[in-house]
This record gives sequence, C-alpha cells and structure tokens, in this order.
Amino acid sequence: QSNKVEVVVFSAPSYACKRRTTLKNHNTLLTEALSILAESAELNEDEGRGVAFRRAAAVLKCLPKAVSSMEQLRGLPCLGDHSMRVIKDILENGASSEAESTKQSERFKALKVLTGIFGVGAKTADRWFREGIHSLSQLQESGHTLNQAQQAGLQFYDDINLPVSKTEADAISEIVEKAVHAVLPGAEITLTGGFRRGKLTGHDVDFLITHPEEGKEEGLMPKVVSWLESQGFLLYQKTTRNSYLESKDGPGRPASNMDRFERCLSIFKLTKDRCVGQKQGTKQSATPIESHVKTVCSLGDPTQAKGEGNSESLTGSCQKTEPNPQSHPHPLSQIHPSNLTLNVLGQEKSLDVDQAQTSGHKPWRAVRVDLVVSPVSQFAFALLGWTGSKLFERELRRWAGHEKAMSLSSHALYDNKQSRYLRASSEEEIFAHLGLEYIPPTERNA
Ligand code: TTP
Ligand code: MN
Ligand code: MN
Ligand code: MN
Repeated sequence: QSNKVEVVVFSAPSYACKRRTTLKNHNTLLTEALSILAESAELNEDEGRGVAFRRAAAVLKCLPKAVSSMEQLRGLPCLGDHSMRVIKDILENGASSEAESTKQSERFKALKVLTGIFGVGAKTADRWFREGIHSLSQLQESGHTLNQAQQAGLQFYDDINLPVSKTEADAISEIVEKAVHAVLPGAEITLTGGFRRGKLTGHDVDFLITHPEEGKEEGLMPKVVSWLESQGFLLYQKTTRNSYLESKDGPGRPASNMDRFERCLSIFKLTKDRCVGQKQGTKQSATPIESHVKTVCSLGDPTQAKGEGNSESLTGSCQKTEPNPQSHPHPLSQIHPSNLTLNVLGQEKSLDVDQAQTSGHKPWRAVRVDLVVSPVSQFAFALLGWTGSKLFERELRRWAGHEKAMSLSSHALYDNKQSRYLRASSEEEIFAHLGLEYIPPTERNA
C-alpha cells in the first residue's frame, strides 16, 4: 500500500465544442468570479479579454468535481496567468478580491444598470456613464432622446430584468404556435436558446420557425407579427427582413456573427393566468387588479403607461439592439425611476427586490421574445446556431475555421478545400461534417 496522496488531475479538450457541459457545475465560486471579469471586459468592449475569461470559466464548468488545489489544474487548457491568479485567490481566501472589487465598482454597477435596458449596448452605456449618467433616473433627467427599443426597454425594465421561467416560456410557446398556425398551417416551431439546453430560466425566449416545404416560409414574419398585434400580445417588436441572398458574405467570409434571417426582436405581454406558480383554481379575479392598475397608471407618464402603439420599427437609429445575456435582477430599490411605477409597484415606499420580482400588482408581465424564420434547407444550421451557448457557438466556428478549413454560420457550412457547401438536415450531420462527436443541446452549456 502506498501512502502517497492521490491527486485528481483534471484534463479537458481545449475546444468547448468537444466537451460535454451540462448545467451541473461543481465550481460555481470559480466560474462566477471569472464570469464577472468576463462581463466587465465585455462592458469595456475588450472582446479578447472577455473571451479569455469566458473560456477559462467554461473549462471549469465541465469538470466532474470541485477544484481543491492548484495542482489539479495542471492538465487544463484555456487557463491563462490572470485566470490562474483569480482561482488561486479563491482557493486560498474563499473569494477573488479582483472580482469582488469589480462588482462593487461604480462603473461596473452603472454599466450593468444601463445595459439592463433593452436596446442599450456597451458603447451607449459607456458614453452615458462618461456623461455622468449612472442610474435610470439620471438617464431620464438627462433628456436624452431614446430610440423606440430603448423606450420600451425603460418602460418594461423591471419585468425584462426578471428571469423568465420555463413555465412562462411554455406559455409563450403556445401563443407563438397559435399565431404561426393561424397564418401558415403546417409551419413548425422550435424552442431554441437556453431553454432548449435545459435551462430552467432565461433572459428571453427564443424560437425558430420553418415550413417543411421550401419557400412556404417566405414573408411569414410580418403575418405572424400582425396576428400577435391584433390579439394584443405585443408590447414592442422590431422585424428585420431576410437579407441572406443579397448579403455580400461570400462563402469564405461569413462577415459578422449576426445572421441574416428574417427575425423579430419583441417584448410580449404575458397575462398572469398564463404565468407560473398559479395553480388552477387559485387565479385571482381580474376586477380588483384592473382597478389597481388604473390607479397606478394614472401616477405614471400617460404616454408610457399602456405600452400600446409602440410597434413601429426603429427609424434613423444608430443603436444596435443588444439583448442582455445577463439574467440577474438589478438592485431595483436603488435605481427605480419615478415614472416606472406602472411596471413595478404602486407603492414607492415598499420597493425592494423581492417585491419587485413578484410584480404582483399588475395582471401581466413583459417577456423578451426572439423569433427567427428559416427556410427548411437552412434549418439545421439555424437550429445549431440559435441553441447556443454563445461560447459553444463561437468555439464551433473556431474549430471549423482553424481545424477543418470550413466556414460555419447559422445558414450554411462551406468547405474551403472542396470549394463547396456541405448540406445537412440535422445537427448530427453538421457535427459529422465537422469531424466532431455529436453533443446534444443539454451538454452545450459551455
Ligand atoms: P440568447 O437568447 O442571447 O442566449 P441564451 O438563450 O443562450 O441565454 P438566455 O437564457 O439568457 O436567453 O441567444 C441564443 C442564441 O442565439 C445564442 O446561441 C446565439 C444566437 N444568436 C444569434 O445567432 N444571432 C443573434 O443575433 C443573437 C442575438 C443570438
Ligand atoms: Mn441591453
Ligand atoms: Mn435566450
Ligand atoms: Mn435571444
């Protein structure tokens, strides 16, 4: 018998698309700290640094056990000096001083609050921050002209920053199916994004729509949107038409990682009897709630109070819509502006996160929903591209380009050596083309 202490030394492939990453994370202390640093880098528009921290966090997410000593990390890829220092700090002191001070910094807190507004990305948030705008109320006092997306983002701030549950996602699915089938029977709707990966909550709900007969899906989105609008389901929407064929992305250059499908970024109005947590028979009666909402509405800005008629597309906007990947609620008690009462609570004095999260004073909540329409010939690529995670997608494309001389997008896979597109009608076929073992959606949570 040996009296040597056995040390589990971890190992993992360096491409996240070769690893199986479930939602079971044994190293949340480490990955949360690294994610904060990644987020901070992204908010500072330092993409390279952001990706480096995302990769480091992702490699720890797939480990079968908690890390307990630095020597266990010897065999792992993607851990640079900086990430190693962060991990060491946590193993020795229980927390990362850098992540903690980042979280508490005025700049990080303000940028989080500002990018929590739908339609506000890092660039805009940084500009506002440098002008001294650190909170939603300061933004409102500043008199800045907001585009349609940002106005909706501000109006529904609290709901949009409240995680969406799977039950709510299922309720949204039902509505989307009804809408799509009303305008195109035979069309197929697939839940994508984080919910397809098995997540129990998300920052939005993502859908991919197609029709088994190529071409039948053309022009579908405006019809779906009209139907949803006529039924009162939309608080905001911006539809972008398909621009794949007219795009200048040659086979070899899939230009940006934004795809060119017909898509709709929207905010749904989900009535509470379709929401979670309310068992049948415990539905509240509508009348007292309605009257309460009227009271609350009258306190707010009447032009913002109803969320109606704000469905025109953005005009002359230079601000790209950047859905916020973060799903943590904000410290509402500190940033709640006075004319957002409709969206939160009737009583200014009782503002706190717990109460705001229940949003219990109005009979509906706002939910971010992304709709994408794909021709069936591109469906497998669109499905793979819209299932995520974002890092998994990035790594798939990096693998394709660097290891296989192929270009992968949400539309197609191009083989640069054979100078031809490779067809696929399922995700399994795409993985096979790429020479990768198939990884199911629930194991793509890198
Ligand atoms: P998200 O909805 O942003 O992320 P998510 O569903 O993984 O996480 P959450 O639960 O917080 O919503 O994006 C889903 C996928 O869609 C992601 O893998 C990348 C893809 N996507 C595109 O392909 N193009 C785009 O323009 C956007 C915004 C997303
Ligand atoms: Mn945002
Ligand atoms: Mn999503
Ligand atoms: Mn989305």
